[in-house]
Amino acid sequence: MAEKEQLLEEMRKAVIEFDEDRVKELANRWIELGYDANEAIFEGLAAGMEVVGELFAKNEYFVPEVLMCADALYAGLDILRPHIKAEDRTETKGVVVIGTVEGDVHDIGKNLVKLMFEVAGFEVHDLGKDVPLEKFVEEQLRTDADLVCLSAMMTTTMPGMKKVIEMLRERNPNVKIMIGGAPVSEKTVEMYGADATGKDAASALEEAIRMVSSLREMKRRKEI
Ligand code: B12
Repeated sequence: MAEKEQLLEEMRKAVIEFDEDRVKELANRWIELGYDANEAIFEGLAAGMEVVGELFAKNEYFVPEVLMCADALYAGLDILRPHIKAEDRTETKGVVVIGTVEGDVHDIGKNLVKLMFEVAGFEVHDLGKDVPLEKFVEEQLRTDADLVCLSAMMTTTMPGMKKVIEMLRERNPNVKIMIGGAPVSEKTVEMYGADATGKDAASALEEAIRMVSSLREMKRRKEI
């Protein structure tokens, strides 16, 4: 196996085995070798977390193990994040408000989406996790954000997104709204009246760029 693939494999394994020191060691080695930090985050750390999800679903892992895996992932992220190649930031691509909805503390996926947005040159206002629903509306109005991104990982917290969407549409019909997280599908987008979803951080970014460009185009036409 090539060294790069082997490092990725070991990184996944170290996240799964919640071996924080090993994750740090591997992340440092990855950087020393000059590989792309982005690849290690998504194909190493996040891919390991996917397996953790499967173990959790099979009752082989419980909350304490999963939390330790998350700590290992974040330890790697701290090392890799400063090495991500940022795009030219002379002009912001757009302003985004992001957060995980009320009642939900899952924030790993949301943080990865945020990271992609920041790297691509968006101005991101992160409200964190377990965010009171009205807070999304307040922050959108305060920052005049182009896009609001809502994350939910549980079927029980997902309906909160619908409430936020209704409140946002009432106050600002032009704002774009993207929803995401494991239980969210295209059908949810339709049912809740959102504008889009993305199955992972890369597709979230692609959609965001598309939506913000069309929003800006619409605003320009109105000004002419
Ligand atoms: C890690 C984890 C935890 C950790 C969270 C740590 C943290 N800081 O986030 C801890 C241990 C705290 C936890 C707690 C609980 N959890 Co939990 N958890 C998970 C687990 C294993 C992995 C989630 C994860 O981080 N995945 C890795 C990331 C990279 O992927 P992701 O989150 O899906 O994000 C990607 C996409 O979804 C997308 N995305 C995410 N957000 C957004 C937003 C936008 C706008 C867009 C476009 C895209 C997008 O892009 C991301 C990056 O690629 C999942 C299992 C799973 N298969 O999802 C269960 C899971 C979500 N948890 C679950 C449950 C039930 C719980 C608990 C109730 C358990 C308990 N008995 O206490 C509590 C709830 C606490 C609460 N109130 O929120 C269930 C939910 C079931 C359901 N259908 O509702 C799941 C599905 C496990 C299961 N199979 O039962 N959990």
